[in-house]
Amino acid sequence: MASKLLRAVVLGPPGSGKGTVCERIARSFGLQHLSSGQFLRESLGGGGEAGALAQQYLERGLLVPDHVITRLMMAELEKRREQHWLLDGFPRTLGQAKALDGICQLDLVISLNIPFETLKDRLSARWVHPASGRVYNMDFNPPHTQGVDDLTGEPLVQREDDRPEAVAARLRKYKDAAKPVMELYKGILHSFSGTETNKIWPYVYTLLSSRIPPVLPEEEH
Ligand code: G5P
Ligand code: MG
Repeated sequence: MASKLLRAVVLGPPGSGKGTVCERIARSFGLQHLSSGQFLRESLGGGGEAGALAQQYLERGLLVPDHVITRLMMAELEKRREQHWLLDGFPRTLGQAKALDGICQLDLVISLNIPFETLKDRLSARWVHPASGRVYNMDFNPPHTQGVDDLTGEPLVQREDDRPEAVAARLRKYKDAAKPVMELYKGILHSFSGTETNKIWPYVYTLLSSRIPPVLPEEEH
């Protein structure tokens, strides 16, 4: 019989390190990292109606309507039925969580609990490579050459929604929406608090190791 497929979710406010932690987990445990925000950002450039609509929400730091994001994520999950996966940024509302519950049983939910001031500082220092979704931070993981992506040499940009007004809106919205989601998952929820991803990481690694064999040791993330 095939071994059971891991179904995991990482929750946390904007800037809490979901992308950073998911990237490390994906590499260390050989699973698929699926970021709802990255899927949305990729859809923006397509010139389609859905992309144009999503842009209006993203720019302002507002949540995209449940039915839009749920349809998008269900389609992506359908393509990965035979793989271990880890969701980053989805579900974010109770409606989304219920839709996800309808198609699978989650094994594990990780919640990153990071102080508000730390989040604001991180987002103002974040630079991204739009095509790949690679994320840098001028203090934490700067690119080799300032302003350019390490792998492609292409320019880095700041996300529209990392402007201070949008950040404040995103942080406010997160709390209201996340509370009932955490409540729903309380039996499988593991919370990690702190101001540094590198300090949280060993605990996350240990937790994951108890569910799925690593393909890389903890230090090689
Ligand atoms: P996203 O893309 O899901 P957010 O707002 O949830 O966006 P974000 O901003 O991508 O989350 P993150 O992934 O939690 O943050 O954090 P990260 O990028 O890994 O780390 C943040 C920065 O801190 C980086 O520069 C990183 O290098 C740095 N960093 C990490 N650790 C440390 C550390 O220890 N020290 C320091 N100094 N720095 C560190 O969603 C975007 C939008 O899409 C829509 C919404 O409009 C949303 O606003 N959307 C949805 N709408 C409805 N429902 C959904 N499910 C949606 N999903 C997305
Ligand atoms: Mg992210």
